[in-house]
Amino acid sequence: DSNDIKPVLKFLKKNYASPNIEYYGQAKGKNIIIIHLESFQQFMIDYKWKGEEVTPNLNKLYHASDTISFDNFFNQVGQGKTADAELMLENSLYGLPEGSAMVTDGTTNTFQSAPALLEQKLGYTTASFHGDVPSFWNRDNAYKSFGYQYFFSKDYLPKVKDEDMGYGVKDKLFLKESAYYLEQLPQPFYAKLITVSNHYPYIIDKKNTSIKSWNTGDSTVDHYVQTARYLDESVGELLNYLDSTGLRKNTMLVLYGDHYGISNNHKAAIAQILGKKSVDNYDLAMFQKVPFMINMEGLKGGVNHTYGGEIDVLPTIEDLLGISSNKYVQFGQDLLSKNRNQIVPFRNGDWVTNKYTKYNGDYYYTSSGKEIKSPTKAQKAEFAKIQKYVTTDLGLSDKVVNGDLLRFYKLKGFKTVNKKSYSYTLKNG
Ligand code: GP9
Ligand code: MN
Repeated sequence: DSNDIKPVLKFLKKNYASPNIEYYGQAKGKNIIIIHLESFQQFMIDYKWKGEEVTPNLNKLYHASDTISFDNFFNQVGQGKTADAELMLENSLYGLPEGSAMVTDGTTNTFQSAPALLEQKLGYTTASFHGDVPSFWNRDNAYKSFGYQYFFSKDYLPKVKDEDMGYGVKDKLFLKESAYYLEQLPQPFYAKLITVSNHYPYIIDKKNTSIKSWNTGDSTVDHYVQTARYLDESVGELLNYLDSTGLRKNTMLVLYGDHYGISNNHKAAIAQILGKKSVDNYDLAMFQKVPFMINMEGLKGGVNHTYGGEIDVLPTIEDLLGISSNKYVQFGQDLLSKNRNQIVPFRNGDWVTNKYTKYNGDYYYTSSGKEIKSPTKAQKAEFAKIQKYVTTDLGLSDKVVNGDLLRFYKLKGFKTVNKKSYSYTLKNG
């Protein structure tokens, strides 16, 4: 009942990280374009294969003086993969320990999501774009709960020959066609572009191949480098287009990788790709890093080393927009805040902090990767304290989702989203 939200509010109040005044409100009035980089991992940034940069466009953006890039940003998804990433980014709520919350609860739950908040508080137009069928991951229902005004799925994209590659319309076509819709949205807009081509099993046709595959001998892994290159070229083309139309000027770009592309079942291949003899649990934990970048003209950029993850994105965006999230039921902390706890929970209860890493039951020093085989008494106490935070954080988020607790939480000046007022089906004629 409505009392169940009380421990949640108490926990969030205690762990609220106040905004960094240097950045607070810096993005006020800007369009926001979120670019979802499918299965794209942080190690690919500046990675070279046969002496050649694999992702020159993303590398350039990563190092640009008006980009804040994060090099200790982790994916925190569970079985819901893409859907968990979307749920975290849009709600600062974790996916569930099993299954996909967007599927099991996306239709029925009450949410106070980014699209609805930005529309109601700041008058944003909101749209999500995806080159797959609208029902995948229950997007067509969950997006209504999130308050998305528009959902441009595959149905809205022109049918052309060989348009599909893997999980939907190939990225170059998808981003090109989506940009035409984007331009027509009333500004300011909040738009999310979900790419698909860099998805297992990394299918790519000859025409779009511009780099040799890896040769680890693990055929499920080897083509990743080629689809990652294709993703990079696709993003490069989109950025050129945004530049040429002038849209880039008044837009804040947010790019993120949703989760690993290469799973921990491929240790030998991972070692080869990283140029190591073998990989341990520390390497595998660090392999969960994904890119997170914020780019905007005039933004004071640089590589930020704070430890964070997908749960932290929404509070970061809110502070950049100047809408303080201290009354919101959101489990992350602004990545730009100076008083973050720097604890990154993984969905299975493992974690990384700026000091220690716990992964698959092993403990390490985060900066050196040295294993802590016999922790001191003081270290054991530190681990226990971190673990308690992680377990509580995940557990309370699960309570919110499983108990649909946001239906009891009145946010001042915010009207409950009316799911029935949205329709994403294309009318004939
Ligand atoms: C499907 C696409 C892939 O629509 O978003 O989802 P994933 O398999 O990465 O969760
Ligand atoms: Mn995905």
